Amino acid sequence: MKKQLKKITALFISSVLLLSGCSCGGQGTDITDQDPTASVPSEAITSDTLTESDITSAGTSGSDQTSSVTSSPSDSSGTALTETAPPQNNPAAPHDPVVTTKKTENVPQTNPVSGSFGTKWNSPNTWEENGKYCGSCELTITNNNGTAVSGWSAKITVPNGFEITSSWNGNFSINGTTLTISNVEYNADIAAGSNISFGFNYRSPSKFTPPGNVVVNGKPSSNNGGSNGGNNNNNPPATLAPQPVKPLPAPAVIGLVKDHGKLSVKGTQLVDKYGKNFQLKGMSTHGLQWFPGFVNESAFKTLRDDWNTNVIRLAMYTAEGGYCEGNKEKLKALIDDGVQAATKLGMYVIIDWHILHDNNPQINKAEAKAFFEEMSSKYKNYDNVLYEICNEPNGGADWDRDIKPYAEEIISVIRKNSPDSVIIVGTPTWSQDIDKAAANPLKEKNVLYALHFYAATHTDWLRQRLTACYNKGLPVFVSEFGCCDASGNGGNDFGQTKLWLDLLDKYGISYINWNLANKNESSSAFKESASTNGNWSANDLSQSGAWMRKWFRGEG
Ligand code: IDC
Repeated sequence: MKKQLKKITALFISSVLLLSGCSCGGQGTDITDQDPTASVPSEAITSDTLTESDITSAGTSGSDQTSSVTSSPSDSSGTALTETAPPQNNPAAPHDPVVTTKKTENVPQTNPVSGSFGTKWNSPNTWEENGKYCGSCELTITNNNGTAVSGWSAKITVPNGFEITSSWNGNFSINGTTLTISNVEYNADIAAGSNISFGFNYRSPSKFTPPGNVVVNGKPSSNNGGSNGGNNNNNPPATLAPQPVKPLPAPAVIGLVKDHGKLSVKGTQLVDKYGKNFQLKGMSTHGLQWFPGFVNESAFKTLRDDWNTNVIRLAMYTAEGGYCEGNKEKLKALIDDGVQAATKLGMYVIIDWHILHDNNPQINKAEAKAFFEEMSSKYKNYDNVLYEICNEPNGGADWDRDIKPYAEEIISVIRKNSPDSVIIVGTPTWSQDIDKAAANPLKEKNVLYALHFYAATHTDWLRQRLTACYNKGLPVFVSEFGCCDASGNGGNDFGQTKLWLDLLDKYGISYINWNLANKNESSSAFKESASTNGNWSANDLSQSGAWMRKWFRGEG
């Protein structure tokens, strides 16, 4: 039998990656002349003790929408593993807790409390492929223990030769006929009475029925049934044609406003005025209060013509000397410069209310309402203007309690002036928890949910979350990503960046790179010596800038 033991294991790390010191440098004229230290921690998965043969490559199933659970060797880049204490002088920074946990195979992060769990399968699809039986299953585990548990693992029996071709929200390993799934970092804790779900696509030499007897934390769970009910073996579907979890969208086009007009959201996709799937790709400014110089027509023209991009994101920080603390009129004038330049060039432009150190959008909600009232009224006839209403909620800002109600209020303000503009809504944990939005989405139309990643920090696990949310029908927009780690500095990981961008292109999801500045940090696209005025030569570009330019030009 050619199927061998497959091991998929991961090392989970929550690390805080600190950037100390700063160099505003460059030729931008700062409005505030301040650029404080950044520190953005994030979780990362890094491959652990895997040999090449341990790593299972992506499933070849045509219906497989995800990257398979594969730990990339490039995950083990030192930067993501750096554990650093938060800055002493900034204890309340939003990029707070430093937690580094190493996870060994099949062992939950902390001692699990065994006891009573309920399990329920949802197994929507089965199909046959090259003589093998394929399917997609999701299991929900409910904690009926009466107390919270921290860390879980589930075991089920599978046929010989069973393969997992893709998976989400768990760590999967197969030993003989035992499939073990253990928690990933973000779903380790299950409160009393709450549940978590994970899922996988499989390929099996014999028919597979998700078994009723799932062992959770060492004890049989109570089977709460499920949509499949274990009947597939006896009643195979009439047709065994491949049935993907969710079909891939038709390839998206990218282009300029004159050809594509006003954008809107249809299902999971951003579409142009003809209803065709459409992608925005481009650069985000750095904080406008620090690097205003890059907002000019010549720079945008170079980004359009030489970099082949069609969108600019204007990142207006609310804190750190930004709008709520700084010179409002100057910043609004700068936004207008940006909107006018983009409009003249036929580019799309995003007005980004860049919350960060003010971690909860509720904090500056009154200012946000006034700001978006003014912007949406001023730009109501601009087909190319999109609004991003809260860059990155963090520090405990909760989707249901804080962000969703905030979004409802701001969206209604914008809608009064601009009834159908596209609005991007940030999600919890620095716009990583799109699953929270997927579980309780907004009712408003033409809304996209922000997912942000930094490639040297956020890897497979966040891509798996994206896939799971895509399959649930969530429209996602990557309004910010970096090739480096979450501090905006450190080593670039172009291998991971490519994995991300390939996936985004597959799903037709738009993406915007951080950042359009010449600061001495790896996420800045330009060297400190570069001018702010476009027509950049190869020598002006940072490592990240050079890579991104190539990528946008289709030479990546
Ligand atoms: C960073 C900048 C850095 C600046 C800092 C200020 O790169 O120069 O000192 O902000 O807080 C984000 C944020 C984005 C961060 C970036 C890198 O949206 O504003 O920019 N990052 O830390 N989320 C994740 C990473």
